[in-house]
Amino acid sequence: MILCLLSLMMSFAYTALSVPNWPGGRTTRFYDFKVHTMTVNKLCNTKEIVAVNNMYPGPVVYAQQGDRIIVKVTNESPYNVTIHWHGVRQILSCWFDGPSYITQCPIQPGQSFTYEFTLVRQKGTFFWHAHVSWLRGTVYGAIVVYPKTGVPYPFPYPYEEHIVILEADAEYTKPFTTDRLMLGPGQTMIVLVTADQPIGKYSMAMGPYMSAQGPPFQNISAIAYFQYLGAVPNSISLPARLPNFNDNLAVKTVMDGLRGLNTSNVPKEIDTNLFVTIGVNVNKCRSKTPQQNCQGINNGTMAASMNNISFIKPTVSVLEAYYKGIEGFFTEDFPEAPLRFYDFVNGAPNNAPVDTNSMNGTRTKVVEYGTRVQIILQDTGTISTENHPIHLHGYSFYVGIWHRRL
Ligand SMILES: [Cu+2]
Repeated sequence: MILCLLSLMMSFAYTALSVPNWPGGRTTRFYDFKVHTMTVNKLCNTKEIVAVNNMYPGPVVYAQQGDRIIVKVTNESPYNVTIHWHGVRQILSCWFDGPSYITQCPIQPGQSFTYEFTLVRQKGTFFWHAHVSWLRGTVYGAIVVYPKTGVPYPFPYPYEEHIVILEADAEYTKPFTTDRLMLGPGQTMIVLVTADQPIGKYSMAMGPYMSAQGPPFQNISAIAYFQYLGAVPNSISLPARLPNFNDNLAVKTVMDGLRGLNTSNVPKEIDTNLFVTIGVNVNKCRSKTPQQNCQGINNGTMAASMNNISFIKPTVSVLEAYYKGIEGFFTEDFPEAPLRFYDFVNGAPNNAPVDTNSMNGTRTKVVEYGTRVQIILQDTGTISTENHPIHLHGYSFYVGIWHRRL
């Protein structure tokens, strides 16, 4: 959350200093999103979900690089809603990024809000989703951005039977051949599969990857089929083999091999250095009803934190408070390093004398437009070691060094 604030602030400082010069897309594409509740039947169960335009997943937004996108979102559901355009850089339009309480207040039931942005120098696949509470579980869809007319894809024609990863989150990668891949939450990838095997039916499998030890989760895999024209419809395929749900090495083998296609713009000089710990703290119980509300380790509560600070949602969105100069809704003192050090790696879930309580706050780090920022992210094992995907709203960042303990 704090990271996303950082990014939004950077874009914002720019518009405040210059005359808005809207980037013009070649084509303007309008979408009308109606958010509403819908009944779905699956696996003999009937459930009410929140969806867009009676579709689950929601409608695909198709565009070309440089297009302008206008989406009118009408909230016909009984819940607060915002939509986030995950991966879109939102150049000169950060107020349309969508995270609730950061760039806007939620769209309330019965209200509508129109998002408007240009896909400046971006192509590939993205993901839009609700950015309020649990609604993202069903309110989501794809964004597919094709290159400009006449611009070819930067990879050769497919040549073998494995999967070739070509793009991740709208950034081209060096073509990487594999037979499996791992996707983080919200991540998209473009892969090529060449159909040059004997005619038949082949299975593909998808399952959860869980690096933490202990927390319960639904370990259910999904199977789909890749069926050649001419294959016997009911032919039996060999089951696709999935690695174990906690096979860190299988994940590392693939994901550490990904490389960006273009590396020429990596800044060599750094203006601002941040050291940021991320993870989950155990806080002391402050509830009057501890049996209901304090079921964490050591009868505490769990609190995700960065530099030992848990984010508190403000009642006026951070961007609006900043733009209008309304004081009291956020502070500008997000620390450049943790304020308190303890053994971040080897577990310290609020056991005396180690106090791992996080502070609470709506803290931001403000940087000038154009600042070259280096962030050292240190995952913590206060409760348990697990992977934490990091997403920086509005940016594609360079990964300098990566150390992973297996
Ligand atoms: Cu995002």
